Amino acid sequence: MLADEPGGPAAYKDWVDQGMHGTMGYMARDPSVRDSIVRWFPPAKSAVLLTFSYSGKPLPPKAGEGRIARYATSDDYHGVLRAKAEALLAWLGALRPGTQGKAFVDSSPVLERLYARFAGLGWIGKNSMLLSPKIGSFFFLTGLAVDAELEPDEPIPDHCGDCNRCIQACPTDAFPAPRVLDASRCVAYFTIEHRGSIPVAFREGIGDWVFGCDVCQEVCPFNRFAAANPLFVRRLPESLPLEGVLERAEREFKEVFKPTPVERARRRGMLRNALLAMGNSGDPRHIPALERYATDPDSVLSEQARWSLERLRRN
Ligand code: B12
Ligand code: SF4
Ligand code: SF4
Repeated sequence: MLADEPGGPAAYKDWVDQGMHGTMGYMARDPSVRDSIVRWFPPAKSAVLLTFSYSGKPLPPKAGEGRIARYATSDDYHGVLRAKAEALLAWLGALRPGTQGKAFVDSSPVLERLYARFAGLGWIGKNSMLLSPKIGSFFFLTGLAVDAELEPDEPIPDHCGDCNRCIQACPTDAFPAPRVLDASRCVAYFTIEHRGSIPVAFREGIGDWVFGCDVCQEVCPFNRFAAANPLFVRRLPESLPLEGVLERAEREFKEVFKPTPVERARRRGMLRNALLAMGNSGDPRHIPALERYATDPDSVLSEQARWSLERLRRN
């Protein structure tokens, strides 16, 4: 039943076969575990999905600063959400002694948005986000696979209608079709997951993003209703001066970025991203920092710095 569901395992396989996962090798590994949650947790009879908002209304970007996707501005969410899902499992165990379950938070091969759609938590927007009419899409998903037969909720209808704002706003044209994201073109993929040099064709589109990207959510009318959540302790502002990003990555990566999801890009990734955004900034004050990196022994950083210098000097 699941196999040919829109956005289900067959859609996932097409996505991988077309190379849309880019260099995220783990997304192509053992595709059969994505066929059904039962492969991941054999006793599973039901999935329970939870949403946790992490951000309120979008703010306008600050000129000349490097932007950080808002999900990454707080302490890493994985542990917080796992604890919530496990608390729910303990509660279910108290109601139904002997209940077995397993929590998933982002990093498992469970297609979380697919199960959340089945659970009636939202519809898949044309930007491929799970979108709720009540809280928009700035939320995390987590959940449980359990061995209990629970009464299913009804999926809710798609409310995108004729709107295409997200597809039109994407700076790197990453949507080959509505609800299909070619991750190998996505700013979030380049700045978070991709190691090494960023292909030249995408550098200008990355603009001022130094970690992740929220453009296709910021333009979504349903995010007018997004709500902040005190559960997540704020660590970083949504944007930082670019020289500050570079300095923090150089000297304080562990202290400043390690407690947050930004850690995923690693120090080298953040240096590369800051150098790239400097090139896009149009601000000649970044020239000395770029000159310093233009001869760096790390060829990814030196090449990026030279590209950015050339772009600034061309302006
Ligand atoms: C790999 C990954 C990425 C990759 C690839 C994203 C992608 N679209 O696949 C990259 C690095 C680019 C990425 C970026 C982001 N991610 Co991410 N990511 C994941 C991860 C780990 C796996 C996703 C996956 O399996 N992709 C494979 C593709 C095929 O699956 P999918 O996109 O989920 O595809 C669904 C749709 O395409 C849909 N679909 C396709 N065709 C059709 C047709 C119809 C009719 C319908 C109804 C549906 C439909 O169904 C598919 C399966 O459910 C999940 C966590 C998880 N385990 O699920 C988080 C997750 C999807 N990411 C999340 C977040 C927050 C983000 C970012 C917002 C972060 C940021 N600000 O930079 C961006 C958003 C980009 C975007 N527009 O989607 C959240 C999304 C929450 C939500 N509200 O939807 C998740 C669920 C993590 C979490 N636990 O909270 N991510
Ligand atoms: S996150 Fe940014 S680059 Fe990725 S699909 Fe959305 S708008 Fe495009
Ligand atoms: S911007 Fe429009 S098309 Fe895109 S997800 Fe939101 S409502 Fe749907």
